[in-house]
Amino acid sequence: MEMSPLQKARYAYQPKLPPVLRGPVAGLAIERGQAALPLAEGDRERLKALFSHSYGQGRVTLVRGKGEAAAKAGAKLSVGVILSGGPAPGGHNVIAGLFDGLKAGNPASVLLGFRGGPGGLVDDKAVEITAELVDRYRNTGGFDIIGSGRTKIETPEQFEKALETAKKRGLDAVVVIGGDDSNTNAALLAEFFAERKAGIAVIGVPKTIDGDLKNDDIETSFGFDTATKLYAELVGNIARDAASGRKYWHFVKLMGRSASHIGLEVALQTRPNIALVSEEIEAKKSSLGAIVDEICASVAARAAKGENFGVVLVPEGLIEFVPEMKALIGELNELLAAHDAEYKALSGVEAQKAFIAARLAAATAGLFKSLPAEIQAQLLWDRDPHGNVQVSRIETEKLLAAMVKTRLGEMGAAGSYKGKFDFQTHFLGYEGRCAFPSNFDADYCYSLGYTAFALIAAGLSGYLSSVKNTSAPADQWSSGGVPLVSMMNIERRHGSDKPVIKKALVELDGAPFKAFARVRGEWALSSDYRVPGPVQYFGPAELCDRPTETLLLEKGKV
Ligand code: FBP
Repeated sequence: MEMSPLQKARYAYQPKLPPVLRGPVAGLAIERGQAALPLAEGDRERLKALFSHSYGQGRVTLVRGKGEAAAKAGAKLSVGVILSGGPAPGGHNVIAGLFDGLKAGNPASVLLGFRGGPGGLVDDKAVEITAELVDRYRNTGGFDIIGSGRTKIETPEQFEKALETAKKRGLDAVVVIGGDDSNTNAALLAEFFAERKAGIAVIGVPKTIDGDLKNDDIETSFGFDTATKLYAELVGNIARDAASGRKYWHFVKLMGRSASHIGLEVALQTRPNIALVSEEIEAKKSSLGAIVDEICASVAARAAKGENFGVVLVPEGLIEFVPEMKALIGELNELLAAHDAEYKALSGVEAQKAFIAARLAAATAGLFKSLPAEIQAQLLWDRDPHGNVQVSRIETEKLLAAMVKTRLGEMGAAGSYKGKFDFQTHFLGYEGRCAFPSNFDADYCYSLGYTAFALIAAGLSGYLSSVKNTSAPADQWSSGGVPLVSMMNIERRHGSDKPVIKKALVELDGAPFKAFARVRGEWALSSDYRVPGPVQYFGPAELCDRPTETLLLEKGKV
């Protein structure tokens, strides 16, 4: 493959590590904290029963010159690595950090990459990650070094096959690079291996552009930094186009399956007229009609100033947070799970729609029938293996733009709106998942991978790699591990109760949302857009290494 000039230049970038990881690996040690119990107190007993081997482990911090030595740091280790779920910028650097840690410990150690996600472990599809292979992927975006997948290791047969592969390959550990669902899987696998006394560790790494795998110990999931910078560049450019052409309202849907972190971060970077936040919509129990009215108020006020253009940011997951839609989707999930075979045997979308509509409660059936045909069909598309609606395929931005147009027509007829309304719709998602990682993600991911090695060397299992103090420069970062079970609660999935890692949604009393809420009234009327421009890889640290506004606000740095 011919390399672009940037790709060549990025190979030479040396990612920054937290100080504790900078010395020889032989000096690595850990300090253990007290038992870290799940925050969901009501679920603790059930989680304890489900994870009898992993429950109650303490957080660990990597240290030097004190603590419990990482006994296997110099041992010859065999480790398997899996990339799971949607790509996120920096995944290749996690593998590079893990590889470099392993080889620094013992050059005879082996890293195997399982192809195509967790399914690669089940079906034993592996490739050795050699120095030559990893070198070709350092600091590049994508997950293509070994590919990714969304297979969930779920059935007893799948667990058995995963164990069989791990034993056959002589693995000491498996590293799962994934989001909340994939790391839930990692926790289950760690427990299963412990139950079987296999002596095989499982370590997770927090990945997802969505930014919703975070808590006090996990400050951000990798990929969020790069993806939001890239979307912000595009939204800034669209906003400037809107202000130049002065004839379109742009409705931009931004990826993020559930949480609105991406939309909020992009709003903080670009100052659109409207940025919808799903979590607020749910808290206020706003109906679709109320959301449309809010947008129309901005359109009408701007039209009164002669500004018939604007930008609306729509979070991808919005539809699941609007109360009436949430009720509908909940019912659909239960129905699709309960009547799977019968439903799938029907020929044609119309027959399927009729089958479902006939089984919905009266109120939800009315709503379902009132939706445009495409949206109805999109709501019925297959759930992903974790039971999630594929929100990226539901064209909420088009639904809203069309509803705004209709409502403005009514307002015009009633005399409360005078203006011209024309719109464009966009969906920004896939553009950002495989971008060259920003310096932040390149450094953070390399550090997470190296930390994963250190956790394995310390003999730990069922932990998520954690790098902290990331709103400061890397020479102040720290490194350690958080027990996966401490992040779990019980949720309803695919029609039954399941232990899952709790998604971190936007907190309405959190600093990023509050900063946005303070100024959005002005943004609704003004055309004072902010144009962040492209991600910078070379140049002064204040341009190239700056973390997201979300992280800076959460840590009180701005
Ligand atoms: P992960 O949670 O796996 O990181 O997924 C992130 C994401 O990009 C979501 O924002 C989006 O809804 C989803 O993946 C789309 O994935 P797919 O193309 O597999 O449906």
